[in-house]
Amino acid sequence: MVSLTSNEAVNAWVKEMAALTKPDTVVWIDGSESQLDDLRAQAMATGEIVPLNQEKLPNCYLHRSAVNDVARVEHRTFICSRKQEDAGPTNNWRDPLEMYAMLRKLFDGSMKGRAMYVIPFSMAVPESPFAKFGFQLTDSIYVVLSMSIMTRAGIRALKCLDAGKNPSSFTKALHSKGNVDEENRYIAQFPEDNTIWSINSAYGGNALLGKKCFALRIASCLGRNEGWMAEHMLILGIEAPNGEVRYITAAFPSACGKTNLSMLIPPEVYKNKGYKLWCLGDDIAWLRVGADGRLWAVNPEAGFFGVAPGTSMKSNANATLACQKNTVFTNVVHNLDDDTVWWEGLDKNPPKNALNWKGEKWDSSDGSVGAHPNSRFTTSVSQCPCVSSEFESPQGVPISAMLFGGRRKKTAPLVYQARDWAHGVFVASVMGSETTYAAVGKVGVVRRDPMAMLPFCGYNMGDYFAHWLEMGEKATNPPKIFNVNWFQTDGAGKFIWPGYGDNMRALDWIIRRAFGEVDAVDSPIGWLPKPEDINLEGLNEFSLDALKGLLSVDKDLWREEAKSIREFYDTLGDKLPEKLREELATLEKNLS
Ligand code: GTP
Ligand code: SPV
Ligand code: MN
Repeated sequence: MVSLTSNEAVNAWVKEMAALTKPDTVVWIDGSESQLDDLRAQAMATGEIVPLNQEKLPNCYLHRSAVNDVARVEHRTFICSRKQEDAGPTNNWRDPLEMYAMLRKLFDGSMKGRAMYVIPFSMAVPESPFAKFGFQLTDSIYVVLSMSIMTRAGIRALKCLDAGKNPSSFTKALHSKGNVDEENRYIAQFPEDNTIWSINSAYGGNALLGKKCFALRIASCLGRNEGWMAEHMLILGIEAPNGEVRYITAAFPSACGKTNLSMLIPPEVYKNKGYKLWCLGDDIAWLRVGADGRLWAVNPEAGFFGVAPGTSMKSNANATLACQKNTVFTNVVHNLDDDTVWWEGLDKNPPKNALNWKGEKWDSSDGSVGAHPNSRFTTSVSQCPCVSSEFESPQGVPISAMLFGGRRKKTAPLVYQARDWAHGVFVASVMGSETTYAAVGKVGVVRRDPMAMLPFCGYNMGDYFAHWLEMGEKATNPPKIFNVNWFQTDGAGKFIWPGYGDNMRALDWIIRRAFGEVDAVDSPIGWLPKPEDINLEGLNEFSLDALKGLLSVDKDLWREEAKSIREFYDTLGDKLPEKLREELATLEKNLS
């Protein structure tokens, strides 16, 4: 098919990449429903997607990825800056020329026998002054269908790029599923060339290049150069009974509760008073300093790529309702009786006549899981029942509080506030969390995951911390910073805090704190709530004593924590900002 643009820079690049990958045809994605319908028909014919019950789940499809391709691969993800120091000690690094040379061999002819799809897309509303444009080339229809949900893809994006100030400035994202060979799987970012090359995976953040590769790794570099921030954060509006909406962001590592918090349904006591929550995004926020000195956030994505297991009408009705139509499910259970989908935690009735995520006959009786723990749904933000009226706002929303937090069985209290911006940057920079199924590797190991960006920061972590400190100086009215932990467990390994909708009780304190409407008590690690200031009304099986436990600071555990923080900081060498070294010294002093 002929090109959809007269943009020379785009056409030259597409031509060069087609010469390398040698597809049978080149197909431009215009974003029309009729073209997507054609692609779905082709993918159904080959079994790449399976149509689901079109009455119960209209326009929904199931996809199974290769069994060796079910999560991000951090050990095969590279930042290819000219200088190794610019990637820094927390990233895998390769010299860009060497990486291109090696990958050229893998991409050579990798699309033979297939079509190459050219997807023009925009991250953020294309008409927004903050939009960034990209093109993904891919040989996977599943990727085209997913990118069409996750980004604003097609002619609208293309027109905005071509009409803009800088039509030759776009992200060049090349993807081939190749033969899904894990030994030759590479996710390579070239920040200095605004380029991404990904080969031998067709799953999630490895293959939907607008998401982690562009909107975080490449965008974090763009943001550093241009004075803004790309963060692994949900965006949420909290409407008070008087109608005022206050906005927050929250950065949690992968599979630590962003999607759930971003569309939380408040407990009855809050609903009855008239509180409402509005979702703007569940994974990524781009933040800028507004003319009013506040930080303003937009969600660059158009869809959710959410974890399926654990999602139910009880735990997350909004997500469950959002994926009842126009949704692609990946690696969940296929109920053959009525062509619907199932996953662990959806309800207590696993289907008897079903296929598991690998496509094998499955009925749960042998105790094995049916859905992969990192199985997901891909659906539009606009289908979320609690989508914010500001979701498409080109300027975004002003942020009053930023939350950080991970999975910690102990040590980290339910919620505490940083004393000021620099202390907040410290708290965020030393965040620890247990690893999850979202990435290949050991699960449940505590690691430092600064700002939940460890796998996503496209440059030196020390420089990234310095950028954070600078942004706080540029913003005359920056958000207040908090740390939360929903995941403390008891002796039996059970979560103590009820979590999910009841996290509203912590949000309530946070938002009042951000506006100076409630007190706090100082502690060695920051400001803690007075237990009686957390509203426990209507929580029958949770006592004030349990809350006191969740809000306590165990100095012995924190001394261990400080040691581990120091070890982490030492790995950053000279790049670690002096200010953060001082914050660590203050923590150590407070604990002695
Ligand atoms: P990514 O999409 O990988 O970035 O994950 P995420 O941060 O959006 O996490 P998500 O909301 O999908 O939650 C991941 C898992 O944590 C799911 O199994 C949830 O059921 C569980 N979870 C979320 N919130 C809570 C909570 O408040 N308490 C407990 N105990 N579990 C939670
Ligand atoms: C994450 O791992 O943080 C995700 C899923 O949001 S993926 O798109 O695979 O990165
Ligand atoms: Mn994520």
